[in-house]
Amino acid sequence: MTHKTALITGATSGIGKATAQILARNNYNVILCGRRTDRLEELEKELSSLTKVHCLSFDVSDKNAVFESINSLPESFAKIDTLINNAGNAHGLEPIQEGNLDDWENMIDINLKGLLYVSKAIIPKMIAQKSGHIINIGSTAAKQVYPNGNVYCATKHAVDALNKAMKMDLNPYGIRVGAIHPGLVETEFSQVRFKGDTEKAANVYKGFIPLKPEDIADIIHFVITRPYHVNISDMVVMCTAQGSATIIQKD
Ligand code: NDP
Ligand code: 8X3
Repeated sequence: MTHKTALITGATSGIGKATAQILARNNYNVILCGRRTDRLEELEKELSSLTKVHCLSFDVSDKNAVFESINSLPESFAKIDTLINNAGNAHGLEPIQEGNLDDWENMIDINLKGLLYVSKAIIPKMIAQKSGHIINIGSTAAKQVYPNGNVYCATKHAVDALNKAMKMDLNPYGIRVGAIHPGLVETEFSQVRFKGDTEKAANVYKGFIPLKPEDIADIIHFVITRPYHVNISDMVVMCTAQGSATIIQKD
């Protein structure tokens, strides 16, 4: 069976890591991206008995590092069939008047500009090879603004807009584009949002069954393995207990 190659940003944790694991088990070569090299190496060790693995350690918000890393890919990984734009996080949860400027800049630089840099480094290669599939990981925060979510929601609304824009602009080239918008998934997301406050982070997922990163990874795998004429362009996925960004049935 011919292997396709998927580049996954944010593969060191959560949704990205689970996606790398399912794709490695299902005939994809994987390019694992993230800043934490120890975690990249550990995952490479785990997956290399299943498939071909290449690690790229770079910060998506560092424009030069993004282009240098992606352009440094060896010949055997140079043809990227699938790009999973997943790297991102929320930093803080405060009303706008109390927001922290560094948090705002981080979210804009990573969730928005980082996604653009990685896409810009890869899209011309997809156009040249006349094929490709881009999955943008949005959020329910891309569809609905919630109290104190201000800048995080704005970055994810921007991802939603960019997903639609990419779908239109890349349509003449036969490149598939789609977004998956998860609701609450138990990952390191809340630990990052609350700056390592593990109790506060754990509380987010207490009293109901949240999504697991594997649930989203499974859906990503489903979306990218549809026949070529099928493009799933927009999908919102919440756990059953979640009725909207702000409505959750808790015990
Ligand atoms: P995690 O915190 O578990 O994973 C985030 C990943 O993003 C890590 O691999 C991290 O790698 C990477 N990342 C963060 N900042 C950077 C950066 N500057 N440069 C490169 N990589 C970076 O969270 P999730 O798995 O939950 O998040 C993945 C995506 O899913 C995000 O876009 C998030 O917004 C979205 N999402 C999450 C939801 C949830 O409830 N968990 C719900 C909806 C959407 P490293 O630190 O090694 O660089
Ligand atoms: C992550 C889910 O509800 O914290 O995007 O915004 S939420």
